[in-house]
Amino acid sequence: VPRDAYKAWLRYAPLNPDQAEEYAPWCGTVVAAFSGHAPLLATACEELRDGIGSMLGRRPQESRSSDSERFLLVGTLDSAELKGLMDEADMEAVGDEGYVLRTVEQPERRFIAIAGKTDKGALYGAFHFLRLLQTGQRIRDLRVVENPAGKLRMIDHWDNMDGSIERGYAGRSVFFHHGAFLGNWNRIRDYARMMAAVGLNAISINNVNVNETATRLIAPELLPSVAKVADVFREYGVRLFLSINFASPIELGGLTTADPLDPQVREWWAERATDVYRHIPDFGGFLVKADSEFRPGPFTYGRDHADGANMLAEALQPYDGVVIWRCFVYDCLQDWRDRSTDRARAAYDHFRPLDGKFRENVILQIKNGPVDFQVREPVSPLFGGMPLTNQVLELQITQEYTGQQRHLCYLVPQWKEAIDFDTYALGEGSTVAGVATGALTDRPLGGFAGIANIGDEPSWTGHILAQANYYGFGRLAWSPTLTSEQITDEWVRITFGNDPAVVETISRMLLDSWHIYENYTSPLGIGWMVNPSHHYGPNVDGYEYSKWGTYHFADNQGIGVNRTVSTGTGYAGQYHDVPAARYESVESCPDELLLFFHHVPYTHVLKSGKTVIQHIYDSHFEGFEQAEGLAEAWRGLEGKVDGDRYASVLSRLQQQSKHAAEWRDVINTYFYRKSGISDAHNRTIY
Ligand code: GCW
Repeated sequence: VPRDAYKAWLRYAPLNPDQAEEYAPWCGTVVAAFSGHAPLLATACEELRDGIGSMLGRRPQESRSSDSERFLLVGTLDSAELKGLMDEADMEAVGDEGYVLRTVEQPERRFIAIAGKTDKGALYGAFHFLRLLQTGQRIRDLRVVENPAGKLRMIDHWDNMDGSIERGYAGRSVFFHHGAFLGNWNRIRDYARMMAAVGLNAISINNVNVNETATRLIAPELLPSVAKVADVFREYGVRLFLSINFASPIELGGLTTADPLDPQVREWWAERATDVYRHIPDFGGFLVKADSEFRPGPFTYGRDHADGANMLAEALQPYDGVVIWRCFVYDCLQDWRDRSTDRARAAYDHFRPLDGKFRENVILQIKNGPVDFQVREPVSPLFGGMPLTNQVLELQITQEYTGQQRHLCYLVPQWKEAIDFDTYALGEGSTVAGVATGALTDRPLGGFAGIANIGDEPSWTGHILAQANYYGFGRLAWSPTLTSEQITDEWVRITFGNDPAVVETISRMLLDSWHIYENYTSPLGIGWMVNPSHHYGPNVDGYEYSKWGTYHFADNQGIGVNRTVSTGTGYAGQYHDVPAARYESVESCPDELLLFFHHVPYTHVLKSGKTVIQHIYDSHFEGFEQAEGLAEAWRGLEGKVDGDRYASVLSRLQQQSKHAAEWRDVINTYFYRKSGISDAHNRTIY
């Protein structure tokens, strides 16, 4: 695998001579300006010198004074050099992690100021500046003020200590193997750089399903190793979290209970917290999956989620730590014969009544949809349903249900839909972005969490184009108002250069890929239809008669789940008035979510004018052709993308179109046989 794939968005390829000529005069010297303790400023300078050196072929000098005519001034706003240079308005606009980029012209000298309120802000500013060079932007008249929208911009790893990764499709863990730490510090440092470069500031390194060995990560014998990992991430402004096992007091502490209201249990957690902070003074906190998919939790003791979360929050409070408590709670031992239980309702039913009961340092982490990262789901009604509670939007970067990094499925457009969704919590304009960042409801904490898609493969993500999902997640967490197109354009330029044909082709491929994947997989928002357990490949009834609560209810007449208030499970009523009414009625429910909310006959006519059955046939034939089109488009780049990366992506795209044919035929055949209705265009259905 090519070095270029390993370097991802830190590739810093040499720029073309025109660009180099424009940038070079500014980039001969990097001057650091700070007062007091500013360790991340060294990182910022180092990144600038490396990145610029690689792009311009000449590494800038480092200096503490500025005698050259033009230079880069990197520092904190309170430094002697930068103080007084900025407008008061700019100064006030910059928050703790924010920064200013400013081209300053003075009679005897000109420079570009990269100035953070803190050294961390300066580091983000340095990466912003590098991105401008990577994507060929003007730097002569910069006037940028940036602050992250999400306070918490976090990556969750589902890495197990044996080195395997739950739902990982890019090799083994970069952190663990054989029940211990792998100790590949260089790789972890490279990873931390990648995170900081897209503005991410938190990481949880172990799976939320915490098994025996990982339970011990908070025990004295493993904490020194955890601390070493934290040290590396700290250099890049990333705070470390751990997933914990709610039953730790029993499994680790030898107590007879893990009851959150038991004084001994509380004391045990308080001691653990003290110990963790002794090793890692800036430890982020605990991430918790409790009472979910057989994980232990407060329910065992007749307590609720607030009792559980608050107990941990109290233990972390003295150290400024937070508890991130996941809302992925539902009955995973359902009887498929029972139609009154609706998994989609579960999170809201469990958590909504607890609004206002969580401590200030608890954040609820909510998956974008009410079920589980399907190719298409409505937004979880918990967003906007708990105005008194801190919330984090959880997105799945790893492609569990979206092709497992063998298929190209660029998820930024999907995430954008979730982020822009109007919950109507406080009337029109109450977007999920507003809720998750805390801006809408004035919450102190909030942000975005993404499930990592990286592993120890040399390309990090297996499918090289899947790097765009990680990159895009980081960019959105920083700035949810960026458009899919902006993020895509950036990533393609950074990764493959500025040749217009390359930028256009790859951008189109990425931007179309989610709809293409949706076309040849499960239709109209119904989801699932995958092989159980590993979740790859078509299997329409794979989950139909199982305990997991994920049914499509297809018979010879029709398909879909009736989630209306009037005659169904009532799920549609969990939304605020406007979206609730939209989903409640068959007429106003958008086509792409029709089967999520309604059970309809195959002959039901969609807004598109097609019947449901004809839509299924058409989208599957079309989806396959579009998948072939992706490979075709990529072939057009032969010679324009370096040989190794070209070949690696091509082989994935070829696999994808083959597998899309499998999806097409399995789905079409299933519905043709069930419904007995022929394809209007008489194409081959088996
Ligand atoms: O999507 C499902 C996955 C599980 C995962 C779970 C969760 C970590 O199939 O593998 O467990 O969600 O989010 O907790």
